[in-house]
Amino acid sequence: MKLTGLREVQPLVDIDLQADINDPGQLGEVQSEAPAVSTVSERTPKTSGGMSESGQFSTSTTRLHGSLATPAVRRITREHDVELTEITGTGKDGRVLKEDVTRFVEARKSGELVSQLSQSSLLRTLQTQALSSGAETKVPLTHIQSQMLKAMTKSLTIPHFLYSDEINFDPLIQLRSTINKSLGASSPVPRVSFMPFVIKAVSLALDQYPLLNSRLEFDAGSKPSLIIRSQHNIGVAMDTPAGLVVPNIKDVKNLSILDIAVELKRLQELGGEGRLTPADVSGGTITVSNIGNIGGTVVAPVIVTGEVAILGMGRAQKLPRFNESGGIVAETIGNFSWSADHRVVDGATMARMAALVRELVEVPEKMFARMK
Ligand code: CAO
Repeated sequence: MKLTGLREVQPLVDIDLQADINDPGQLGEVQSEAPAVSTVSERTPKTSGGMSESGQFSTSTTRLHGSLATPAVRRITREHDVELTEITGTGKDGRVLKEDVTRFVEARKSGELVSQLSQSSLLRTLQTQALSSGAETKVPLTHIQSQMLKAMTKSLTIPHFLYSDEINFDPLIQLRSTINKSLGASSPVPRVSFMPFVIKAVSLALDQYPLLNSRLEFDAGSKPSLIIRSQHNIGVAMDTPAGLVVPNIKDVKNLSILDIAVELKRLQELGGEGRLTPADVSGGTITVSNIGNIGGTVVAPVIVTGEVAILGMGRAQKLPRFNESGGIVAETIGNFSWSADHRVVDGATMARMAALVRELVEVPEKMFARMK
């Protein structure tokens, strides 16, 4: 907090707050608690205030201590891009010490953040069970919710341009069925879903429209530039027991559809077990989000920061459509909805890229013609 004198430019007092007021994730710890609202601590889910040994939900109040730290320690967490609330403090009253930060950063490097995901799964259960207590219950965000809060708040500073189109899935359904029937016992995957085809189609289209695979960067003087990336690391939004995660399939340009299916399966298994590593979830260049396996026709996907486009797939379903001779036919129709960063991607480019992806998915032979 800066208090300045009437004519002075320099601050008179510089107070380092316990919580970063720019970080909504930390504000919860300094705001006053409503009297009838109970709190569950993420750090102590099996002891006071969490789920009892018998699995019952308890509504007693506990405090979150994990965010106590000296300004010096806070500075170190900022240097390592770590949220204080993510770290279990071993100091007095759960105070986070420098050694705790070092240990956390080392663990993160070696991919041991697994436990964060299992904590998220547990908290999701606690959040659901909180309902049965009958009273309003205050629970902390899961690790993944905290990440979503930060990421989505940033994402919404991007002006989104939404473009939606219908896709006829019938040719892909046929092709998929042929391929799946051909997969023998020695196949690395028992079946290939729609996703690997769509992911490959996106990658092939990116060869023609590399802008959609770029990143917008601002230098120290806020001068913007575009980083055009040659590698296609395609993120896949994934619904897991712990919540939404977005690992990415690296270098799709050099992968076959079967390779993509194998990698998708690996990521789905790791995501399901909460064992994705930082390497799996970082470095994405564009994202595909298929909510259609759950439902919904049109989705307005939110762009992941560091990317300029995202594809959202709705549910493919049998619908009546006119054929070329005016007769009504049943077709399997799904919507592909694209969001693009309108600061750098114009609508026409987005529409052309979307049209190419549609063409490749509707006439998969064209996709094979472009593969190396
Ligand atoms: N329309 C209709 N059916 C679909 C479909 C769609 N768009 N997408 C998948 N399906 C069907 C599949 O065909 C499959 O059934 P069959 O194998 O019997 O044909 C079934 O749904 C299950 O698919 P799947 O989940 O095993 O495989 P997938 O590769 O299509 O999807 C994944 C993988 C990870 C994208 C998906 O499991 C998932 O998590 N989706 C949710 C993503 C999400 O939450 N997005 C929102 C992000 S913003 O909060």
